[in-house]
Amino acid sequence: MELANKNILIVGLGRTGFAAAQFANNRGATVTVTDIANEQELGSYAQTAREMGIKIELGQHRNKTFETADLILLSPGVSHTIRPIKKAKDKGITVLGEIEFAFKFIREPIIAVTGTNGKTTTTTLLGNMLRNSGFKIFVGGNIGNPLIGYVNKGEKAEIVVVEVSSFQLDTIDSFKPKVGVLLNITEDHLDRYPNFQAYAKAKARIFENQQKNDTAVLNGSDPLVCSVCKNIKSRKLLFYDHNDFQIGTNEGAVLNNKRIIINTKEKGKRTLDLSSTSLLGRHNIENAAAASIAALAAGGKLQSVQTALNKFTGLPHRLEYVATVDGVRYYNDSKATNVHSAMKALETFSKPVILIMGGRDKGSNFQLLEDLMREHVKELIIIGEAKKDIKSALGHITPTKIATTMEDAVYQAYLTAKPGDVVLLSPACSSFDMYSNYAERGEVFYELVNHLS
Ligand code: UMA
Repeated sequence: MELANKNILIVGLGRTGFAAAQFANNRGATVTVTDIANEQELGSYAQTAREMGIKIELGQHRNKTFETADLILLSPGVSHTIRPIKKAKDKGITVLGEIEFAFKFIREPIIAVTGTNGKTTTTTLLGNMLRNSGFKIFVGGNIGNPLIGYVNKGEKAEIVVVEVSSFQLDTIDSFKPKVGVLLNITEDHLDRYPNFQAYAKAKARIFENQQKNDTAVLNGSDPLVCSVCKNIKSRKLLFYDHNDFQIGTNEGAVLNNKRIIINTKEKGKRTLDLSSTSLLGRHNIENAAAASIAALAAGGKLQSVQTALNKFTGLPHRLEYVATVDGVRYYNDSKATNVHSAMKALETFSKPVILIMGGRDKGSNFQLLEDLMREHVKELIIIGEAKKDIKSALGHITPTKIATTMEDAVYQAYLTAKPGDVVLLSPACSSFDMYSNYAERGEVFYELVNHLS
C-alpha cells in the first residue's frame, strides 16, 4: 500500500492514533489527526505529533476534513458509525481500522485472540509458549501495544501474536489470522452495539477470511461461540471445560482434573500437567487450554508450552493477590469490567467475599450476579456512577453499602472483614467515571490495601 503524498486522516489520538500517525508520516503521507478531546485531555500526544509535522484538529470532528481525505484510519475507541465517517464512506473514501491497516503491511503468520474475557491472559501465555519454543515473537494489539507500532519499527518477528477486540474486528476487511482464537462471548459493550447479537457477530469476524489451511480455536462449551462459528471454513480445534467430555476423534482439548488432554490428527493424544500452575479460577484454565492448542497449532513444542504454563504467575489487575491484612486476603480484579468477568472471579473463591463493585455501566444486566452474590458475598460495597442501578439489582440479596471513593470502599471492607474472608475488587463496570483506565483503578486499590498493612 503506497502512502507517499496521500492525504491521510487519523481519527482518535490515543496510543493507536499516535502510532498510526507516526507510521503514515514516516512513509511520506500528509497526515492530519482529529480528536474530539482537547489538548489538555490528550496529554503529550498532540504536541509531539505537531513537532513531527502532523496537523492536529482537536475539540471536534470537522466534516470537511473527513471529506477531503484520501484515506481515513480509525482508532478502536472511535465507532465506525459516527456521522462524519458515514458521510465520508458515502463519498467513496476508504475507511480502515488500525488492525486492517497494519495487516496490509504484515507478511508473517498472525495468531489472533478474541473473546469477551481472558484475551490478555491468553495472548500473553501464547506469546510465552511460542517464545519458549524458540520463535521470535511480537505480542500486541488490544493488549496495549498497537499492531501498527510493530510495522513502524520494521523489526521482523517470526510469528505475530495479537489480541483483537470487537471494536477492532468491526473495521476489518481482509484481516486473516493463520490461527484465530475465540474464547467466549458474554454481554459487554452494549453501550456501543445496537444489541448483543451484533456484538457476538463482531467477535466471529475474526474467522471470516480464514480458509481450509487456517485454524480456528473455539470454546466448544460456549453455545454462542459454536453457533456464530457454525459456517467457518477453517480447521476447528475445540476446547471444552467439562471433565467428563469424551474427546474421541474430535480435534482440540478437554480439561480433566489438573490436566489438559489435547487430541490432533497428526500427533494423537498429548497431555499437559496443570498441577504447577498458579493460575486462579476455572476460566483461567480454559484460557490456558486455548493458548496451548493455539501455540501447538502454530508450531510450538509441547515441553515449551508446559514450561510456560508452569512459570506463568498471572497478570496485574486480574484476580491479582495484593496482601493479607489481619487474616483477610485482598484481591485486585480491576480488569473485570463486565458482569461475566466478575462472575468468574466470584466462582473462584470458596471463602466469604466482601465485594467492591461499580464504576461506569456499559448497559449490563447486574441481576446475572444474583445467585453468585447469594452464595459467596457477605457484604457488597458499591462505588461510582452505576451505584443506584447496582443497588436496585442486587441490594436486596446481601448487606449493601455505598462508598463515596475507593478509599472509603477499602476502609469499609476492612472494618467488616473477619479473618478467613476475602476482599475482592471486581467492578463489573468500566473505570472511566473515576479513573483514566482500569489499571489506574487497580493501582489505587493496591496502594490503599498496602497502606492498611
Ligand atoms: N475519540 C474521538 N472521536 C470519537 C470517539 C473517541 O476522537 O468519536 C477519541 C477520544 O477522545 C480519545 C481517542 O479517540 O482521545 C481514544 O481512542 P482509543 O480508545 O482507541 O485509544 P487508544 O489509546 O488507541 O486505545 C485503543 C484501545 N481502546 C479501546 O478499544 C477503547 C485499547 O484497548 C488498546 O489497548 C489500544 O488501542 C492499543 O491497541 C483498551 C480497551 O479498553 C484497553 N479495550 C476494550 C476491551 O478490552 O474491552 C475493547
